Amino acid sequence: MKDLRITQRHVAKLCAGTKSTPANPIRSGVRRHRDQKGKDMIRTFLTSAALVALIGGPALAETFEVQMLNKGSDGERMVFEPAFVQAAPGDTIRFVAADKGHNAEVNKDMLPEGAEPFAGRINEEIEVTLDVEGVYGVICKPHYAMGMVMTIAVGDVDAPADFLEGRVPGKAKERFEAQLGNL
Ligand SMILES: [Cu+2]
Repeated sequence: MKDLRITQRHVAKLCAGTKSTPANPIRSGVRRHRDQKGKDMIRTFLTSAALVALIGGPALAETFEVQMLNKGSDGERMVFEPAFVQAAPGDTIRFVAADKGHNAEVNKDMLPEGAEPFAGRINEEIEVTLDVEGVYGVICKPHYAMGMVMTIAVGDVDAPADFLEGRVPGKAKERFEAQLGNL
């Protein structure tokens, strides 16, 4: 799960393999066959991406979609899918009301210090951009007792020691523990 996102470091690594690119691939591409020209354009794009990564350009923020479901692909009832997201600061999480009767809200006892709490209404699709590093516990209020919870890790973080210290229903606790196992 951790490797789902493409970080700038990955892009830089990817581009390390294109060192043989001519100094000016567009000009040199003029004499080439059309297909080759297309490849050159891809190389030019990758080289530009590498430059952005090297000079520390704007972070490539990502959006993760999380479905709110009555039944998950593994057969479990009342779930967020995926139940764990590894994000970077500035990334966005979009909660999709795939089934009716759910909401997504952060458990205020499971929120990094300085982070803004968020809460969607029932059937509401919300998008939250997370800038503060840490671990966020998200619940569906009507189905919290049934264990409808998910975890978002922002940045390279460990599970906070007091994450499950508050009052957490048994089934929710069980799932949170499994999700924290990704850290
Ligand atoms: Cu629900």
